[in-house]
Amino acid sequence: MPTNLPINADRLWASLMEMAEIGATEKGGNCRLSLTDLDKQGRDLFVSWCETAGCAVSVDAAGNIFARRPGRDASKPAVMMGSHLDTQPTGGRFDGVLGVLAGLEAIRTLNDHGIETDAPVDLACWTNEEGSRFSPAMMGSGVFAGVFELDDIAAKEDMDGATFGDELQRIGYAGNETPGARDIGAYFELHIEQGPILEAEEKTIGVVTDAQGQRWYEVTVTGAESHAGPTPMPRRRDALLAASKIVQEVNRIGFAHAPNACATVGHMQVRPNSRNVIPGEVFLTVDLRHPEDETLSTMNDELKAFCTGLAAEAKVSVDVVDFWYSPPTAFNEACVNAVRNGAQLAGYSHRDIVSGAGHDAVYIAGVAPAGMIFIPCEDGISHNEIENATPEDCAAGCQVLLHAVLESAEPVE
Ligand code: HGY
Ligand code: MN
Ligand code: MN
Repeated sequence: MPTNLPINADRLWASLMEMAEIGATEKGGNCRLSLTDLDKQGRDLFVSWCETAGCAVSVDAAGNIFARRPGRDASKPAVMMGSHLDTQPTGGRFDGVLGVLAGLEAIRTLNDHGIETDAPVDLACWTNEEGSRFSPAMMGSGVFAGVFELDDIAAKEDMDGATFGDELQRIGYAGNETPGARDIGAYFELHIEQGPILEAEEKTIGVVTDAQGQRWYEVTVTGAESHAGPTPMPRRRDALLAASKIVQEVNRIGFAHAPNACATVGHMQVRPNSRNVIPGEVFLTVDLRHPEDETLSTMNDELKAFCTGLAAEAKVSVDVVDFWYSPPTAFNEACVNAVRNGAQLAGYSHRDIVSGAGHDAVYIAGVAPAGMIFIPCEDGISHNEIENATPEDCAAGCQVLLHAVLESAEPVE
């Protein structure tokens, strides 16, 4: 294998910064919500770069984009790299984008050095990883991996009632490749850690062994709207007061299962949301996470038991809907070793790590051997416009990605 084939760090950084101009926000982040015009602009730029790099580009019916660099043996399953270009509303310049554009840099580097691989090399851009505009998350990779049915996903609506399927058609990315029809021999995803561990331990590379499990819920609390003036306190059925107790309980559950549990209420709608009306209804989301499935189940049971008790005590109804479940996922041992070997070959400090965030690799791990590579991000901050990573760490992650791919794609001597 060609050892230490140097990627072009400046070219990678320039591509990251050019992509970051699409949907740039005032505080230096990005907002390219999935299937918006800005998402289309990012996709179009990515496709043009892939075609310039000599790749054949195709799109599947879920809008997943695939760029193929041919190998000597077209019949072999491809070694695939990938991630996502869609962002959170107040997202950063690296979440997802790094994995997509580092994959492009790896392909550009193979081209520069005239390296032929035995297996084809694919680069994927998965649709709607974030699950912000359309929920749940990881929709494109989920359809590809058979976790979600395309028709179900196509009917999902955003807050304004637009459907995933209509928006995918509107931006011109409803492709004709059948999702999941593409064979993958091994999948590697580079991503920022989105947490504080690598930076705190001054490690350059995270060798991701697992991704923690997630359970998402949609909760509707129904009380009774009434006038904020004449309604005596004891007579009230205040949905927001009850919802605030659920927020407290979610936080308690997170701390009760420390140090690895995470528990978040990230979205709330108060109705009628008028300052002099006691709220009659509140919609809120709950996001529970833990690396062990059994503990995640316990957290689930505690949440539901609390909501049942609250309904009686607060004279409200509490409807808890199980919205999404992504089990804890162990990555493929050979892929994890290829990542570790890649870090050692390049001489980077590294440590094994469990992913706190969900990633497309979690679903792809269900249909192909998969592994992930992490690099640090400043103060562990992500899903925030100030999200930041250094050019040096981005280059290091890209170098390890290339090494891991070459270990799996068997370059032709
Ligand atoms: O929520 C997650 O873990 C991912 O960022 N979609
Ligand atoms: Mn991501
Ligand atoms: Mn994200």
